[in-house]
Amino acid sequence: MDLIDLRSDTVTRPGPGMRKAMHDAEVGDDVFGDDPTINQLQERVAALFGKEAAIWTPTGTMANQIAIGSLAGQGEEIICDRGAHIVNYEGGAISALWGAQSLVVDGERGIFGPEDVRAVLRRGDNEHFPRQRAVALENTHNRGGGSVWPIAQMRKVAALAHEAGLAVHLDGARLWNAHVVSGVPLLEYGALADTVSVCLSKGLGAPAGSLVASTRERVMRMRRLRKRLGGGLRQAGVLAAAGLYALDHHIERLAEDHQNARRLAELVREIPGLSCEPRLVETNLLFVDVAVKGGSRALVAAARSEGVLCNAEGAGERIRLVTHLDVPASAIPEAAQRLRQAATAL
Ligand code: TLP
Repeated sequence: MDLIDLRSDTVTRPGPGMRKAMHDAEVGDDVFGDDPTINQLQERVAALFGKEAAIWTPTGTMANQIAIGSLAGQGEEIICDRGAHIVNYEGGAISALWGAQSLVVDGERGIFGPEDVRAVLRRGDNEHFPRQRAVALENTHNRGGGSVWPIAQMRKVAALAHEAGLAVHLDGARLWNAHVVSGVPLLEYGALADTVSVCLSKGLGAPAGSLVASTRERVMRMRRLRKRLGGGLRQAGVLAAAGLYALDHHIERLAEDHQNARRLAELVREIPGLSCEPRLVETNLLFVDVAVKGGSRALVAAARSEGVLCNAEGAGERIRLVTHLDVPASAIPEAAQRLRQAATAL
C-alpha cells in the first residue's frame, strides 16, 4: 500500500527535471559570493519582489530569523498574530537569538487589522516600554488554515506600521500560494514589506532553500547574521538550481493543490466525528476538528496504519492535512476513504 503523506508540503521529493537541474548546476563558494547559481536565484527573487537584493538561506526559519534579527534586538518588540509561525514554531528564536520579544494580537485565522495594531502601539519614549520595531505578517497563514490576507488589509496594516515608524516583515513561506489564489502580483506584496521571506521547499517542491528580499544594505547585515548562525553554505548552487527550477515550473500548478485540498475537505466533512469547512479552505492547508474516541492523536495513529500520514496540530483536537506536488488529484478520494476507515475503527 502506497503511503499518502499529508503531513506537510515539505515532504515532496525532487523529480527528474529538478534533479537534472541540480546535477548540471554551475557552482562556486557562496561565502565568497562566487556561486553563480545562488547569485542568479538571489537576483531573480529580488526582482520578483521589486527589491534591491536577496539572500538565500537553507531554511525558512533562518530566513525569518535573520530578517527579524536585522529589525529588532535586545529589549525590542515585534508585533504579530498569536498563531504566527515565528512565535510558535521557531524554537523561541526571537528571544533566544536576538533578545527581542513578540507582542501578539488576536487575528481572525491569522489575519488582523490596523485597529489591532493601533491598540498595542506604545505611545512615547517611556523608559518602561520595550522599543517596538516591526509588525510581522504571515501570508498564507499556516495556523490560520492557509488563509490568504486580502491585499487591501495588508496595505492598511503596513501603512499604519510605517506611519508609526515600524518596519514590516512578511513571512511569505507560502506567499506563492497566496499569489496564485489572489492574483496579486508579487511586486505588490514586495512593495508593502521591508523584508519578505519566501520558501522554495514547501509547495514549490525544492529540497531546501528560502530567501529574504530587502534593501542591499539590510541584505549585507543579514549575511552577517546568517554567517553567525552557521548558514554560510559553500557550493549551495546545487540547491539554488532546484529553487530556480521550482520557480519556473511549480508556481502555477499550486492551483491543483488548492483544488485537491478543497475536494478533500468536502469528502472529510462527511466522515462521522470529523468536521471542517470547505469554504474556508483557500489554499493547500486543511484543518479538521476531531471528535473521535482518543482524539486527534488516536486518529493520527489510526490513519498511519491505514496508510495516511498527517499531524495533530496545536492545543485543541485538530489535525492538519496538506496537499502538495506529490499528492495527485487521483489520491484524494483514496485518502478520504482511508481516513474514514481510521475514524470509524476508533
Ligand atoms: N512550517 C512547517 C512546520 O514548521 C510547522 C510546516 O510543516 O508547515 N514560515 C511558515 C509560515 C512555515 O509554515 C514554515 C514551516 C516556516 C516559516 C519555516 O520553514 P522551515 O521549515 O524551512 O524552517
